[in-house]
Amino acid sequence: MVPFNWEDPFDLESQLTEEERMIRDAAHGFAQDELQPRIIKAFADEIDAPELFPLMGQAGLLGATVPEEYGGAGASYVAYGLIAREIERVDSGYRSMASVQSSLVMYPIHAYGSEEQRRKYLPGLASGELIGCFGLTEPDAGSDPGAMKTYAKQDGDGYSISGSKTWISNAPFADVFVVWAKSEAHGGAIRGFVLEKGMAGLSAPKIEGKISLRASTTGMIVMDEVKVGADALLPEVQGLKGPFGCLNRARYGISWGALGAAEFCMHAARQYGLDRKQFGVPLASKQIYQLKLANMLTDIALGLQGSLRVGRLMDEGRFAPDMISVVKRNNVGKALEIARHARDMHGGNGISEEYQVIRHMVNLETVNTYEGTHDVHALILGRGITGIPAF
Ligand code: TGC
Ligand code: FAD
Repeated sequence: MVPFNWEDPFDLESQLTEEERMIRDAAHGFAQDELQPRIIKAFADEIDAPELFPLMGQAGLLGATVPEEYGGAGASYVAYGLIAREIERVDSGYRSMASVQSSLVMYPIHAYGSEEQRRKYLPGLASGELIGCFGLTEPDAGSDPGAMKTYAKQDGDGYSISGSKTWISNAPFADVFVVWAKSEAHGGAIRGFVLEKGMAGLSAPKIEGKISLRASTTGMIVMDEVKVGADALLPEVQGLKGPFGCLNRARYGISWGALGAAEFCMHAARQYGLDRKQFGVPLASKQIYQLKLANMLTDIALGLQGSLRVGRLMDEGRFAPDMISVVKRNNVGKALEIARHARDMHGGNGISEEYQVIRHMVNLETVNTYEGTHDVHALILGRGITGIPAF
């Protein structure tokens, strides 16, 4: 028998490699030293923070799974998940900034791009000198991206792209835009294109007034006959499996990240309950309070084991996308529930920015919606179980 460690109930620590622990510790140090001191003001004032990208790049947190020859770390998917967990322990918005860069911009350029595209973009994206965004969602095509209207017309040897994308993380200050469009030259099939800031006809207005994820900048991508050369096309993929291949990676990272936010909330509720006395005793001495902590610990412990398992299968090349739906959906749903309980357990203080739990709570509402809503992932699993698509 061993003593029970409430901070690591199933001894996750011993299931990580030495390299994964080092990457996790570096991410933890960066998140606590660089991100935590900024977040309360950044969230309150909805501050744009492009300057964080080079800092994250220097800390080795961008493109962790991309090979070293392109500026990445060549690390495991488990290491990537551990980075997401440490960043989101501070804020889901900061994790969003990093996961879009790594999974939705660097991954497709590496997996689907030409060698020229890899050499041109990946080192700058890894160092954070370039900032990337990923345009899939449109005003009339959210859960159903196959209904997108953005269109690439043949234009000489290249293309002319028109359409609009909305709710795009990082877009207003992005240098590199990975955009998905139906391509005339490919029989209307969905293809990926890499656009660059400053192209004629390309703009990225900011969406103001978010009540959730306020530390992450979100915008639209408006394309009015943006002319690009043939070299802007991602040559190696066609169809929705292109963007979905990127989403697999980002959704998996989110499954770890949301648990970082949940751990923050649970730890805060535990400490609050030990410190705060009502009826002459600490709140933590009450059975209802302890039941809530027990439920939190259980969901976090089980969720971490699930994400670890999926990460190992990804590293072995033996994963199915439905596995990722299990951990994205469940871990984010549980994290949201944990944040709501932690908010309640702080009483009136729970609504103050100082205690931070309500910020995690409102952020997790977004995390529950983007990268496939909670219900869309249920339908993906329903299809996997029954063979019947019910979308
Ligand atoms: P469906 O018929 O199921 O599939 C079309 C083609 O795609 C393939 N495929 C996949 N490939 C790889 N990975 C996956 N997960 C895949 N899922 C499907 C499939 O095999 C097929 O290939 P092929 O060769 O036969 O053509 O597609 P559908 O149109 O019926 O879609 C079903 C549904 C609802 C599951 C899908 O549309 C969906 O997942 N909707 C949710 C949309 C979504 O997640 N959007 C996310 C936007 S990006 C974002 O939110 C970033 S937030 C970032 C941040 O700030 O962190
Ligand atoms: P809808 O699809 O309209 O869904 C509305 C509701 O209907 C949901 O509850 C949903 O579960 C439900 N629903 C939908 N279809 C069905 C169905 N068939 N059966 C039952 N219920 C259904 N997108 C990008 O491309 N890139 C980004 O970087 C990006 N960043 C984002 C950042 C933020 C802050 C936010 C909020 C969103 C971001 N998104 C991004 C968009 C995000 O992926 C979409 O919001 C999400 O996919 C849901 O689409 P929607 O908002 O159009 O909702």
